Amino acid sequence: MEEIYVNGEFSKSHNPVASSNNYMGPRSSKRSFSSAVILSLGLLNIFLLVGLITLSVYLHGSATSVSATSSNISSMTEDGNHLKANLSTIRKKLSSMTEERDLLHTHLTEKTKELERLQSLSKQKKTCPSGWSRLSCSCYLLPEKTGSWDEGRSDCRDRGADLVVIDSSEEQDFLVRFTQKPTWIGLNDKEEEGRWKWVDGTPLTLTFWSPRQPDNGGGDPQWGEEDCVHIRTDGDTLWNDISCGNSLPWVCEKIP
Ligand code: MBG
Ligand code: CA
Repeated sequence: MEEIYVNGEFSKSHNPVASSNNYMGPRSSKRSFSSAVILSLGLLNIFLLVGLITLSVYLHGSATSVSATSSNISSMTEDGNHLKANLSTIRKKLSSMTEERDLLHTHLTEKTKELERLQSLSKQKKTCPSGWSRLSCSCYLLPEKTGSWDEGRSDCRDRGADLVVIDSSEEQDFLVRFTQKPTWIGLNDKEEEGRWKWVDGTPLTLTFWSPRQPDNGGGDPQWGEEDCVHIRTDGDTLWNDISCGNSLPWVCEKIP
């Protein structure tokens, strides 16, 4: 033990353990340094590679997302165009429906006024004088007399009425039942041959002429000039023109 301690210096220099752990020569330290650098560079490379891979994955993801976004934008633009076209169609429809609504509103206003007029008329509850018959808004009388067309008209006017003016099929049918023989009605062409006029001044539109009538006597002198009209002939219930001087009964009409 002592010997070893005494020759400590010598022992140090020749001790293999001390030589490898505590003493490093220039060549060995250079090698360690190189290894460290290589290791560092290797690690750096790995880090860079990992970084590159991460970046490229990220970029790829971004590119995909940009492409998806751009396709979304283009599909949204298409949708927008469709919506614009739809909107324009809807606007056109709306405008035509508005026109229609205004028209209907005008009609409704007219009808409402007419209804109010009729309601006010019906409220008045005007009845026909005794002896007169009613159809719709008019009263009718068949006096038990006969005379010329002018005499008949004059009699009606004396009663606050006039010779009847026929302006509907209902009225014609009613008069057919009301009169049982040829009877004067308020139609003539005294002013101008062939231009038939009702006593209230209205022109003739709805007609119920008998076949081959009016014929103004057909040129036969026995009939003479035929300017006045009667309802019912011997053959049917329709109209015929005869000479105004003939003697017939007449129908008066008035609105109460
Ligand atoms: C009569 C008419 C008369 C005249 C005549 C002509 C048989 O009817 O009453 O007005 O039209 O026909 O033939
Ligand atoms: Ca005739």
